[in-house]
Order: sequence, then structure tokens, then C-alpha cells
Amino acid sequence: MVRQMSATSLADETIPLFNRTTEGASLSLGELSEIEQKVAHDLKVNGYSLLPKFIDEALIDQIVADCDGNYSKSERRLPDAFRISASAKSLACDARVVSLLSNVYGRAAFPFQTLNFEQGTEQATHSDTIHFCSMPYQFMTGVWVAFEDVTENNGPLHYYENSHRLPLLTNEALGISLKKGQDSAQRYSEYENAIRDYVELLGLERKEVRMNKGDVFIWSANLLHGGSLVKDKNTTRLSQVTHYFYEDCFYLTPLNSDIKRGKLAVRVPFDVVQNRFRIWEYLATGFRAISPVMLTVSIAKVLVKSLARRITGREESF
Ligand SMILES: O=C(O)CCC(=O)C(=O)O
Repeated sequence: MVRQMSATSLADETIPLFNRTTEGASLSLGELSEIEQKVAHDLKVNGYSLLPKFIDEALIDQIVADCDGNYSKSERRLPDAFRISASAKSLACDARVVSLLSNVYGRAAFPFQTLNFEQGTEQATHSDTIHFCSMPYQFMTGVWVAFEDVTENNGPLHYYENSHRLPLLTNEALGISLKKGQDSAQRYSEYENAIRDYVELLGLERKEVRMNKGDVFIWSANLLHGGSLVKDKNTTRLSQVTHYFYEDCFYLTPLNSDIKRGKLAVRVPFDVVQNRFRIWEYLATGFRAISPVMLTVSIAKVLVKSLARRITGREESF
């Protein structure tokens, strides 16, 4: 449950609670539990928070058993394991996490995606905002759970200090324009290169996260992060990340959007707790960000594109 907030302005509602500055926000922050206050403080100051020994080891062992043999060989991961494992779903829907996020953001959180990893991903530095963006901005969070101890050898998560304070790094902001015929993998590699150059230019400091089994690492939407090199290729790095959105937002994928050409890649996130898709509203105005007709057209386009990809074997193009 989200606590009632007193005397918040409309502008306040467009900002996660932990970043608000009004008197009403201070009062609401003061009402948070000790652990919520810690997470709110950490997200504001550092862009991440670490909760040691937060997840029960028996639940973790069950998820690991359920996922065994189901990871994709090429991508080293299993998307949306909540569909095949009641335990992975129970972790994504952990009421303590959902309530904690809802209270520190001042808006109800819901899990919409899980990714389970068998090994370190070596994923290049990125911010989740390029994949999962909300309007108002910043209403998205990653919650990563270590299913075994993470060392310097099995590909720890890394992040760049203070990167959560950077402006939103969309294609437009990075000077990437979408080319006709370009597939999303090529576009993403342009994005990764631009981010690599940008953090170098700014001289941001790279840090690795050491975690033990059951620890939870929470990061805010804009934090630049990724998976470090797996030094010992024989190691596993079992883990699950759950991505959360917040209600009453409009959701989109900036990587596949081209604002200059009027193309918005909208998302219809699946609420794992309520087992239903979330249709957008924005700031509780009752205004639907998209009409039922446009929604039907968007869904039809997605279906046609994925069918075309299956038939031609080609990636999505613009
Ligand atoms: O687990 C990893 O190595 C990276 C995960 C990640 O970057 C993400 O989920 O956004």
C-alpha cells in the first residue's frame, strides 16, 4: 500500500518521492520505515542501494532448480522465468520489495519483467532507461538478487558513480539517429559505444559490486551499469533481476523511438502481480495516453512484425 501523501503539488507527483524537496515530501519521507528511509537516502545520493541477506536461501535454491536447463545458450539468460517457476514469480512479487519501492517512490510499483542468469552477462554499460522509460521519468527500478556469492572472477555487476544524476541518455541526447534498414542490435551497439565514450569523457568512476547469496542490489532507472568481464569462464553467477514500473505512467522504449521522426515505441507492460497488462494513464487525469483504436493498431503492428521476423529471419527494421 502507498501511504497517503499530504499537500503534494502536481510537480511533486512527477518526481520519485526520494528526490522531492517540498515540505510535504519531507513529512512523507519521515513516515517511512527505517529500511525504507535507508533505501530512499541511498537512491537519492548514490542511485543504488544494497540490502544484505534479504532473500531466503531456500527460495533461491528452488528458483535455481526450476531454471536449470532452460537458459538460452547464446544470451546466457532466461527471460520471464516467472512464467515457468512459481518461485521466480514469488521473488518478483515479494510484497516487502513491492511495498518498499512503492513507499520510497510515492507511487505503486509493479514487476513487469524478470531475467535469470546462469553466468555473468558481460553486458556493456547502459542505463535501463534506454529500454524501459516512463513518463514521468525515473519511475522504473532494477532489483538484482545474488543467487550465489559474486566475486571478481564470475562477472560482478558494475556501475558508474554519480551517473544517476546525468540527464536522460536517449538516442537523440547521444546524437544517434535511426537509419532505415538498421536492426535493433546494430542500433544498440551504437548506443553502447556512445555510452562508453561518454563515461570516459566525463571521467566517471567505475565500481564493482561484491555481493553474497541472498543480497539485493536496487538501482534507479538512470544509473549506468552492466556486467563485468567473467575472468574465470568455468564459473556460474546465478542471479535474477526483476524490473519494476510504477502505476499511472506512460511507458516506452527510447532505443526503438525516433522522436524527430515522430516515432514512439510504446510499451504495454505486463503486471506480474495482477497478471494483466497495464494500460497507460498519466498523472491520474483519467486521460488515456492512447485510444483503444491506437492500442489495437499498435498490438497488430507488433504481431505483424514478429511474424515477419519469423518468416524472413530478419531483425526488426525502421
Ligand atoms: O546481470 C548483469 O550482469 C547485468 C544485468 C543488467 O544490466 C540489467 O538487468 O539491466
